[in-house]
Amino acid sequence: SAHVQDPADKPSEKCGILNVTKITENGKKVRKNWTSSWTVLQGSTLLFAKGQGGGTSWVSDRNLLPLKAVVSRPSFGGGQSKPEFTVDLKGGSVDWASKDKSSKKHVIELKTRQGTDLLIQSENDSVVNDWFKALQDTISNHASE
Ligand code: I3S
Repeated sequence: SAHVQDPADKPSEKCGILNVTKITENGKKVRKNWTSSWTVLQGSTLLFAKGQGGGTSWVSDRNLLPLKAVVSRPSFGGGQSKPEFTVDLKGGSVDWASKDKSSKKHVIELKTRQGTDLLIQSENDSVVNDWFKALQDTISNHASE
């Protein structure tokens, strides 16, 4: 069928709402600030924006959309035209956060080569499991870059 895509052509693209906090920035420990963020993975870039305001209309879009459309949309993030922040996954690592990192359930610890480490969480364990796999796949697919 015309809807069947060759897995090799499938872009590593995923988006959704997650709870996110930085725990280090440029290698320095920072105070946690959990925020609900509209999260987009495209290629090796992970992009976050505040989840409130104009973000909700995106959820209906079959959970897939081009990054260009996200960042250029004027209403993105409730009036913001730019993402809150982005991290490059190349050379990073992903693991389940240990209990001392957070009291929350289903917490991913993402370490980046730039020294910005994040905790990523959702109350929905299947959502978190899917993100864990996507992040892991992205990191291994870009390992040689
Ligand atoms: O690692 P911490 O310091 O226990 O993290 C908690 C704090 O960030 C807390 O805010 P205050 O800085 O106002 O204490 C947050 O409300 C908690 O959510 C943080 O812990 P969890 O276990 O939820 O990641």
